[in-house]
Amino acid sequence: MNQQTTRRLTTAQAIIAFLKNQYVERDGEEQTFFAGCFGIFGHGNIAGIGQALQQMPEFRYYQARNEQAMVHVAVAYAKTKNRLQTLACTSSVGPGATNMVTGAATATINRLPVLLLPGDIFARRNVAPVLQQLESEHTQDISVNDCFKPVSRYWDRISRPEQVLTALPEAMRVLTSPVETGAVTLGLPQDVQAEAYAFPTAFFQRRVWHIARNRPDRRALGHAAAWICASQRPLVIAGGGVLYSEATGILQRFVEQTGIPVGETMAGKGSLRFDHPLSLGAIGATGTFAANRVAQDADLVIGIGTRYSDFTTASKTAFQHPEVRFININVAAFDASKHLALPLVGDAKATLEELLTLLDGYAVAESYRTRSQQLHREWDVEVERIYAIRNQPLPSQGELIGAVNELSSPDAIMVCAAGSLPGDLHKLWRVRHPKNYHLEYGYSCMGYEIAGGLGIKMAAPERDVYVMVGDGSYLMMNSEIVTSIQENKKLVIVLFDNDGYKSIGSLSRSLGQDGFGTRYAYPSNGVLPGDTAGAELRTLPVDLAANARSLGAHVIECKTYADFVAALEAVQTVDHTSVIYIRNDRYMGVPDYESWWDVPVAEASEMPQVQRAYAAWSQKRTQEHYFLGQ
Ligand SMILES: Cc1ncc(C[n+]2csc(CCOP(=O)(O)OP(=O)(O)O)c2C)c(N)n1
Ligand SMILES: [Mg+2]
Repeated sequence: MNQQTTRRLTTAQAIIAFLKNQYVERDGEEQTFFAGCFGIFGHGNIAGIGQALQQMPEFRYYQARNEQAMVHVAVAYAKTKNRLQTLACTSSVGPGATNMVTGAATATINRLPVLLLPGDIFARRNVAPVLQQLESEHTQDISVNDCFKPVSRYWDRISRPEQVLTALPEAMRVLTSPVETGAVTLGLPQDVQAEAYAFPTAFFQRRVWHIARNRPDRRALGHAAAWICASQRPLVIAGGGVLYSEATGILQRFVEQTGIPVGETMAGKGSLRFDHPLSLGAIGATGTFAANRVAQDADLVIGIGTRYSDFTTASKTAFQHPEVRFININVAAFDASKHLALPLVGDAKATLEELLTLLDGYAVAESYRTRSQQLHREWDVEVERIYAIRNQPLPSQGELIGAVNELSSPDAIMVCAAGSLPGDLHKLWRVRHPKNYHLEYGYSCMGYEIAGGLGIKMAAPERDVYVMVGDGSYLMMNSEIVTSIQENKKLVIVLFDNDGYKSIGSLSRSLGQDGFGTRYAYPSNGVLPGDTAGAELRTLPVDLAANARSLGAHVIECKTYADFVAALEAVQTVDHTSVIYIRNDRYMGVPDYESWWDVPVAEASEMPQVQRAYAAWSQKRTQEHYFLGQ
């Protein structure tokens, strides 16, 4: 070992000292990678990471109420920052740690960077079993933190202080890689966190991680240009990668030069403004008739930054042209190769720039462009129709979405994750800037909404944040209302109460199951009521508005559409988190538009409606395709 200057620090102090000096740079712009650390302290981290954060207040500590929620805050923060910045999360050992597992899955599935620092059991073992330890008769080399392995892109356990010298650079490599990013988990045994070691001073120097814009293979680009020129009916599917790469400007030029229309995934909505004449809006199971009709007979699909989830492909039924083929632009070879596509492995922005120069002089046939524009206009009329419904006695979700869209600032960010709202929003939300629509729909995790809203507001304090949340999601996790008040980060939370699960209720009915188990109501004769329950239905005495008020929010209760509009205006002058509470209709849904989602139906049943649903499902399944390349 050569002579190095060293600093004697605890392992935890070394981690924080390292994290606060990590920067990223893309396109010449530098910024710190970590905006601080969220955490809940217990005996597993109080003397380690807790003490280190106390000693280094320049690395801001934020207090959460729930460990899952704090990871969701970090996920939403990273998404808003296009993956160029995130937060670390510290938890105690045991339940505090496993509470973060769901958050880790949310991050990894959505390809968003978060650094998780769960406490772990004593490395020295002599005092085992310690409080909250999972024991095993087969090995001592196991803890609940092993649960993070499948949901982390990098996982490690630090059983000696000097291991951070090699683990933290690996963590940074993965977190800052657009290809590999997701949750990174470093299990930190409670004793090791507090142990000191003489760390080389050089470890703590300012370090800048360059985020590359890799370009695809030149030959593949040439093939792609030839495929596009040969295509009669090409379609772009814009996914989250368009937004993360900040490729919306070049996408618009690409579309205008070539005349190729665009359908957007859940993560990619916002790639093109809603009023662009070649925007077909949402695609797939929750898509518009405009995008879904064009997809049906597209002969070439150009997927940009998309994972091709079942919602996007309508469970592989969206593309019915017998010779349909795919060009996939993606930083990750894994995604670029899906559907046996011609893969353009590279950054979306850089790739579109190169591809566009090769397409100089090419454009789709005028009749094709005109048809896309016509469909765009027809879809807008349909949105208008739904925005204008004034359902009685309870308003419909579609008209309420319209009011939020029209009465929120065009610069605002709307966030949602689960329930019937995401599908309706995907279809109906008129997106006015690339960050206007924030849907966590990779994991569609109930409870993300409010915590996610907080992460967005922290990442973009200059924007208004509208959280759209159902009563089910609200009940699952409303705890970070308190954090939003503590940190003075105002959220406007729009709470739709329909006495339970509207989404799963309608799914249940479509499977012949009568909404069983999806309503919030008292059991009758020991059975929870379904949708055919009549006068005997007894609702629960729950007051969600009072609940929100008790957490410190400003609450406005609405009965009618007019109340709702007034509330949306009134909250604009309130200076802290506000909740607009309204009951809406469980049965008045936004229709599906020529698409499908494969959810299995019971193959054997004594219920005739289940048998009918099974027959319809078997029929539809025959339209599912394998895409085996051309
Ligand atoms: C953590 C989690 N558990 C279960 C589900 C399955 N799920 C999807 S939507 C939903 C109901 C959501 O209810 P609510 O928030 O009231 O929205 P609504 O369906 O009424 O619009 C359930 C249980 C999920 N997505 N996430
Ligand atoms: Mg509900």
